[in-house]
Amino acid sequence: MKPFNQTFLLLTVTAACWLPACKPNNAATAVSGDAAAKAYVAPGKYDEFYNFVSGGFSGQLSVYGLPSGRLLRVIPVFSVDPEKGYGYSENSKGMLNTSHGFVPWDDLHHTELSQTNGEVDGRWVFANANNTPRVARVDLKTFRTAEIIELPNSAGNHSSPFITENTEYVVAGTRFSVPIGDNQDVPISSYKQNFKGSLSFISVDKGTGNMDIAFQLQTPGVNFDLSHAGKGPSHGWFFFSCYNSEQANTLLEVNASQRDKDFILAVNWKKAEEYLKAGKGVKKNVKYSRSRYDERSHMTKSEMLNEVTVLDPAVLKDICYFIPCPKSPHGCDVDPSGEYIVGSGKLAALVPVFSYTKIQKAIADKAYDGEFEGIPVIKYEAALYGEVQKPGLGPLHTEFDGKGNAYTSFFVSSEIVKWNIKELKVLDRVPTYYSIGHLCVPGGDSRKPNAKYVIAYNKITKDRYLPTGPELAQSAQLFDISGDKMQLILDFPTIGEPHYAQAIAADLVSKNSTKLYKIEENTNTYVTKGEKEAKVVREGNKVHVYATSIRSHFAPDNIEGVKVGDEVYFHVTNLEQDWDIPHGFAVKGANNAELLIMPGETQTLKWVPEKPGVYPFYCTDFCSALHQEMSGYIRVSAP
Ligand code: CUK
Ligand code: CUA
Repeated sequence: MKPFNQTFLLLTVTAACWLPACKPNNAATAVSGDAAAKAYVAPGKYDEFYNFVSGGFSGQLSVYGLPSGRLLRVIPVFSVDPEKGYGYSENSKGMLNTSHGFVPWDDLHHTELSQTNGEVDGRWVFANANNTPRVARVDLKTFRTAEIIELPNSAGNHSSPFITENTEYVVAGTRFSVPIGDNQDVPISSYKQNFKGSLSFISVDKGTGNMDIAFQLQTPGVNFDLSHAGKGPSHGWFFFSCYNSEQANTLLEVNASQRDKDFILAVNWKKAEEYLKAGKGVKKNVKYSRSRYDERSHMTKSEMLNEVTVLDPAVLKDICYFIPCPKSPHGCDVDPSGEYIVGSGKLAALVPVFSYTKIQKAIADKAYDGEFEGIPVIKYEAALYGEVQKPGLGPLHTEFDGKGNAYTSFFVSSEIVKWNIKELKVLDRVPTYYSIGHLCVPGGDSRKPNAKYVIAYNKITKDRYLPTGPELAQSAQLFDISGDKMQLILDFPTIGEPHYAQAIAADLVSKNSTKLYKIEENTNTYVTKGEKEAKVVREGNKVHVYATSIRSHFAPDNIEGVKVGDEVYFHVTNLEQDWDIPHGFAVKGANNAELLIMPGETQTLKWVPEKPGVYPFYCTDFCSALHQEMSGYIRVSAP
């Protein structure tokens, strides 16, 4: 069969699968009795796991408790969030600065927990921005975005933010190749000559978590899709799936899926480090932003950086090797032992498993099938451990249980398939409703999975919930995998489109949770540490209101002397020192959102009044029996 026809066939199957009739008629689509009890967490009891789920095109990260599926928090990352004043307060606006200016939205696909010795450690969770390429680090002490770094020479940062086993690096592979160099105004049809891909290796400071782009590999112009680090014996390597090895500038199936096999790129990053030390990197001028939130000053420091070190693996040999992988590779997952690398061709009807040992031998023996753009291509058979035959249709992603089994999601046939890695044998399959994308086992991409559950993140919801007009809730499904057979125990809706997610035993995170900020440690420039110091200070056309909030009043609460056109800055310090007593702040007519101020913290809202009048302001977060009284007036006079 011609490749085009095969593609067409698969797409037809996909479309057919979206019809309700596709619900397998012999499957238990509802749960009851024992199964439901497994997901029940009694009122007042805590969940066993935190589940950090990408919010897709909402740009946010959502946090669910498992097994209950209760939504615990939405952490704003790449999009503004009025609920928390994120992207509206002067303190947080800088987080969304980029070389393109203020970008208040993005598309978050993947989450990755930090690891120590290959185990999830609960310190940070990283997230990628797909549209304007960025990587964020969320601090799990505060559940806040602590840092965002932009990626130069990149576009569509999809193959990200996967990490090495001691969080030495977070990587980011570009989805779209882009023109490189000073003149980027080139014909699109000059893709093959002018467009390049890039893989960014972002170092993470062990103590602070601060991110820096250590180096970039400039690669042939292919599309990087997903990746995972080696671990154990393969620590020091990274594996990236890529498609469009035709280097077509239009991705209609006929162009980009011509080749029977695209690639997995094996990267020896330890070797790249050696070249870097030996001064083989080339410094390139580029512009990119980095923003960090400081927990003591409660302010964001945003800076523009202008240099990155680039290594060229077509010149510096022994860094990169291509391995053929059938039909539009997507997921690229490394098992807990570090020996097996599972590729997934979206349009394939088999799952290839590569062997790290065989890859090393193939490199030693030069078992190559020539080169692609100056990079050796290892012979498929020389790298292959074996293929899982007829596992399902449209394999996407694989997670592991640490007991020798893999769980692969199949988009087209809408199911999770459990298979034994060594024997390449299918052991069990369950339908998902409908068309699963990613899946997650707690710690399922680490060396030590905590394999009690697998969660499916589905692309289509259809009839699983009450209809809510044309748009339905996005959907996740929880399966118990403690026995031989997978068992569906819960459906729960998610925000945005859930792509990848990770889960971690709750105590690893909760034991370090920050409950409040100590007021005496507050180093904000505009802090007011006691009500008596509250004041209004004019500097030219800037009016600084140094305000405090404590149950149940603001100081000052009557403000006069402001003129139309002044820049008014409300610097509100929450003087509370009790857990869970935030105050809010909003003023009538201000064309941005509210502030939400945690105990001990200072946050600033900027307002430029346009009309004379008296404007009420109030606390937006119900804080005491006298919450409604927590209010005030600001008078604005004609200039
Ligand atoms: S993914 Cu981004 S298109 Cu399979 Cu990680 Cu959903
Ligand atoms: Cu403070 Cu309501």
